[in-house]
Amino acid sequence: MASYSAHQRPRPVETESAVFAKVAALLLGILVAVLGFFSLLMWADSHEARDAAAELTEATSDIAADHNTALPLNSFAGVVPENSLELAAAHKPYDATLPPVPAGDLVKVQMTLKDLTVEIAPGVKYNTWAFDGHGAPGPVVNVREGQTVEMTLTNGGSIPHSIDFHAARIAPNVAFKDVAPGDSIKFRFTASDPGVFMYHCGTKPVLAHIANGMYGAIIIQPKQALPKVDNEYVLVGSEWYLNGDGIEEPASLDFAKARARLSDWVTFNGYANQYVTHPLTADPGETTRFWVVAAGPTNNVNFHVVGGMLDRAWVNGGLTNPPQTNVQTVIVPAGGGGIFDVKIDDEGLYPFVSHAFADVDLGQVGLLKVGNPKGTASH
Ligand SMILES: [Cu+2]
Repeated sequence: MASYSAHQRPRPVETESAVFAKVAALLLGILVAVLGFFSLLMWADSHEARDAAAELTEATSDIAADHNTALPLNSFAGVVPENSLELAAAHKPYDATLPPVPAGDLVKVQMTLKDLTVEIAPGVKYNTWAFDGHGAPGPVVNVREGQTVEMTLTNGGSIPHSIDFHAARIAPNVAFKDVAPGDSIKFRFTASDPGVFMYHCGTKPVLAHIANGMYGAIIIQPKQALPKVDNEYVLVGSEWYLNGDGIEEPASLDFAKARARLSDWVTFNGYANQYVTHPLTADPGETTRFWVVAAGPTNNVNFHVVGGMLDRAWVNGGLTNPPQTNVQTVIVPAGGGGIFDVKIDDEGLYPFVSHAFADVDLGQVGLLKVGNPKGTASH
């Protein structure tokens, strides 16, 4: 018997709505897959973001830790090896004599920055970023008002550096921009403003680059010559912040101490007390001109000559204003300059100092030896 045909349900005919349902299901499936894929991407992304946030937090807390470094910080002030007197005598001082002005309308200046280990006090070595062939400070540039200075800076160091001339009227984003290791930059400026000026590396953090020795003096002689003098010396004041005593191995910068202004050594021309051991000289009755720059990074130089008078003082280092006369002490601000004429009649040892005496104690003192005196200085 044939089965009841009524039981044989006919194959359902796909209606329009069923097709629609299938397509919808398919689309839904694709959508789920796509959403799944995107959620995977988002997960990966959030993971990365979390890592980045963690790094940022770490970096921020590092900076915060630096800012919050509690005192006392370790001082290495005045720490020298036992044979320091011998070493001080053997040290070749930075030549403070003002170099002559080059002839011609164009003065080409070439400087190469280099990572150099130098001595900053007897037997105290320090890892600078400084100037090839000079250390810190860099070479003295002496030009005349109206000349064009063509500066070529080569970065022979291991990180970016730059050079900022306070004597130049120039767009800093062009001329003073960072120079990558191995690269050079060349720019020109007109020596338009007579005076004594600082130059320095302006790469961030500037505190670190100046503290590591990247500074020097540029002098622009006025067209109308200054009163004639017998001796001319250039003094660049600066201070050093050490992460060790620098005796067994070279010290490097302690940035927290630089922020806290806790200097270990304070110097004229980069080396503590070098002109005490090797005095600058003059003869009785002569006038000596000091061209002074305070490179800092932070300290002023309170310039004073013990036993003398600043007969003429071009305060703030500009030569378009008349000098003050017969003054005792003049502040040379960090990043500024001053020009001081001192006439000394009597033979003797005349200390020149920053009259902020903590800085004298750390090495910012020298002697002007007038004639051939006997005995030692009282300061
Ligand atoms: Cu630099």
